[in-house]
Amino acid sequence: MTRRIMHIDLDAFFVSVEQAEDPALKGKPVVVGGRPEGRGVVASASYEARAFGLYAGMPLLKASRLCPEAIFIPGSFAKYRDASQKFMAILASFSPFLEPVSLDEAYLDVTGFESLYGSIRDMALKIKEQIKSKLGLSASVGISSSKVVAKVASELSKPDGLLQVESGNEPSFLAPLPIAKLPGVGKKTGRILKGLGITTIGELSSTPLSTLKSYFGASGEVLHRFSSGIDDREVELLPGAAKSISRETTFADDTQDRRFLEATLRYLSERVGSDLRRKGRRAGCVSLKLRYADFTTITRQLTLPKTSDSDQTIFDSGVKLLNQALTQEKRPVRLIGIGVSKLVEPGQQLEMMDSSSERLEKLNQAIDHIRNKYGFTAIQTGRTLVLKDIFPTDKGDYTLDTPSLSR
Ligand code: TTP
Ligand code: MG
Repeated sequence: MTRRIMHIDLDAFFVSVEQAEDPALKGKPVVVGGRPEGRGVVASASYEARAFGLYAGMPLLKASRLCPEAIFIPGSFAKYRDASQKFMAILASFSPFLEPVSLDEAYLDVTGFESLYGSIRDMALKIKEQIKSKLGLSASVGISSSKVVAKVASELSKPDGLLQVESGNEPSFLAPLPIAKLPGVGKKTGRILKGLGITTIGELSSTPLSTLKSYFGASGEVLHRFSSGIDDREVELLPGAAKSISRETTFADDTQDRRFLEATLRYLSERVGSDLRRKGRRAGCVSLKLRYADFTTITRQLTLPKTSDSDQTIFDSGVKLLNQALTQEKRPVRLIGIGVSKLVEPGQQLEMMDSSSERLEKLNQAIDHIRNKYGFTAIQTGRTLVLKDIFPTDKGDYTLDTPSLSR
């Protein structure tokens, strides 16, 4: 059975939340991101501001020059998170097959829901209506047989759009669009493709797979499939049914370099942490896996004093276990892995959140969001807490200063 996947993305999200709260801002060029004289960049621009050439990521100074009458708002992450939760709750009331992707974006698997709503299109209209009436926000919706095409469709329909790509029409829908519209084609990939004379998604799909693989490795295959509208990825439900989450990596060369091992562990911990938070769970146990050069494999576990979903806690526990394991060890390491288990939903265990753990949680959520938008490597953390310099606090909330985050 052909699937029906919906991609829903709120229009000018941060700005629209501000406009819903203060109707005097409606219909005006509004920018969330900070003071125009600040060093920040635009996080979100109203469509009126976009008409002046403003876009997310543009330095505020430049934005204020292009559009002197724009209203600049510093923004409040807590407010957007609250709106985001309400948005997700509306979606969840339409289909339990919901995958939040970022604060203002989600996939819904609505296969077979025609019978409930008349048609999938009617269902999408109802969703849009509810978002408007309950939150005062407008959403754009793409509908197709796969995630990738649904996402392209919602993007193309903005603002306040609804675009359905019928089953079978995916390749012809994508073909004329510029490659930059395809998820997975970032600036760098786009530049290489243009160098190869590939400017449309159609041209990309007719490029031999071998050529794409030689330039982009494994992601060449994904590009090839996506460009033809082929995407088998499931809508991943939250919270996940997973009982444990882990990441591991085998080194090209066996190693005894502790700094390198720790750096790898940090990276893997962040991946586990991000997955954990995406699934809305906290972990009670952290485990480390090591495989030595001679293929002997050990795992060591640590029970946490209280459940956590922070990268830092996972990493710290991993380092502790690593130090214990390697004190007397002479064999080089071939593989390292870190995992979490004893997963609980928050609230299953009552805990007083002290301000530092609350702070960490907010930071982690913000990081996840940016990573969802820009890819995992968009933020490289030396230590998570260093990020407090990136997110200056303002009365317990975080002042948005997206530049340093996204660059
Ligand atoms: P987007 O959905 O990319 O942007 P948007 O909702 O403002 O506008 P659109 O109508 O095109 O969807 O991102 C959602 C929110 O994420 C956005 O309102 C602010 C935040 N964000 C940043 O903080 N920095 C950025 O560079 C981008 C792109 C988004
Ligand atoms: Mg949006």
